[in-house]
Amino acid sequence: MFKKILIANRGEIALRVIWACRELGIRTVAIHSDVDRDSLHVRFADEDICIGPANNADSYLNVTAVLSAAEITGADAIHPGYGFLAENAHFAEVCAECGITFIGPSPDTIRRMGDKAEARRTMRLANVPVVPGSEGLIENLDEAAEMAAAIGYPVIVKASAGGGGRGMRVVNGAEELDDAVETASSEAAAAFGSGAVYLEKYIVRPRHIEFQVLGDRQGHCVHLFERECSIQRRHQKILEEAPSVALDAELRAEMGAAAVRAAEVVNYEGAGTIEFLLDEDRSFYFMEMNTRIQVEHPVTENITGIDLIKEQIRIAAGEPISFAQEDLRILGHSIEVRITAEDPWTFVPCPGKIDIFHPPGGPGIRVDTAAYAGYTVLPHYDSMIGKLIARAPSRPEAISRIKRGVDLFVIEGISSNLALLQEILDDPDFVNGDLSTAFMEEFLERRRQRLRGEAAPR
Ligand code: MV4
Repeated sequence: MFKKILIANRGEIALRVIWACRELGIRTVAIHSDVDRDSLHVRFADEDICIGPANNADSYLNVTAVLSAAEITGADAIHPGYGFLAENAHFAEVCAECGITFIGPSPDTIRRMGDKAEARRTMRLANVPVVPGSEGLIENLDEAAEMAAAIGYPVIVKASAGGGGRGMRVVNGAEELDDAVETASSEAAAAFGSGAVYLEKYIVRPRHIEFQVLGDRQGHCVHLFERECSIQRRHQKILEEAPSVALDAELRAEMGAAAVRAAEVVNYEGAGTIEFLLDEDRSFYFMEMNTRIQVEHPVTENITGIDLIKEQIRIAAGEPISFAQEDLRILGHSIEVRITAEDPWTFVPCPGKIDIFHPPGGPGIRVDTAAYAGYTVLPHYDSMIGKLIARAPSRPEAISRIKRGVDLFVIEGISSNLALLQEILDDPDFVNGDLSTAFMEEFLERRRQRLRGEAAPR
């Protein structure tokens, strides 16, 4: 087992990794930027080291600086968390060259799944259903027109180097196609350094359902059921839950088996996520694989009793997964909401000093946060300041519990999205589990109309 792990991250996920290391008896090293000295991950790590100025390229994204910190402190492994260098194949490669274990999959797997057209090809070979669409990349506009006609409109143009909603264009008819292909391609070339694009049938009002997977060096892969992540705005998730009300035991088994095949075909090592689109007719399609631990991992921990960060660390140290697929049962229901320092109406980030901070506690409540009273939320980083996670025997009880948690969460000094979260939790579509990726847009439209109604003269 590792003696010392360097955490190449900040915020709540850095703390989460420290919690796991403490329980495993592993020393921790925090890295931080100039402006991050007062962050909790620095306080709770056994050692800390400043790696550069506030801008990410010179600190948390600086491969040389991060590896130098690992060498200076004698860390034998690096946990990348999510974001930053977590899905950077080059970084994973350089770690290996330096004799430091990257806690995650191989550089080759990261690279293959980072190329979305390649990921589709790989999944097709493994008999994992993919959205009907082009075999490979689009070579020219004539070919695109032919393909789109064969698939049937609407179609979606996606950048192969994109992902997470970046570099996409929906095309409703043939007259829009050329323009969509050209703008998607040039945007992708500018943003990702590759203008490669491909075509898929556009699925209308799908659910975003993702399966948590684990793979070990011994070649065993398991899934830990699904998370329902349809409640997003501009590809930022707001609320996640497990399990999904849309799956029965049969569909869950079928999607779970597909997720395990997806992990197996790339010899997956570590924790990963297989994202699916679930159509209204219950067809499901592979969308992307995320080769990292995700923000919403706690809902899976809650319904399985498995500590995913500890599993990641043990797997990276060469140990087998600590349980078998047959050992897993769904233990109740769990819901997570992301707490952000944002204006609840405009979604504009509102960094600043937190004067009062009282997270809720009590039965079935978990709060993963690096915020505290007196902490200044920095403008340099993501506006998510924490996650509130509830667990209960059933979905209705989990909803009551997380509503209670949001109600009793006190954050003063900065704006937060707590009021918005309360409205979502009260929304009839949410309560009924009537979800799709269009939920937030429809919810926000209803909210605007409600507001207009209230403002109107009687
Ligand atoms: C799609 C789609 C519909 N049909 N692909 C958005 C994120 C990226 N991973 C892929 N995305 C989508 N791909 C086809 N063929 C709809 C989306 C999509 C979406 C997916 C999941 C969650 C929220 C979303 C919001 C808008 C669009």
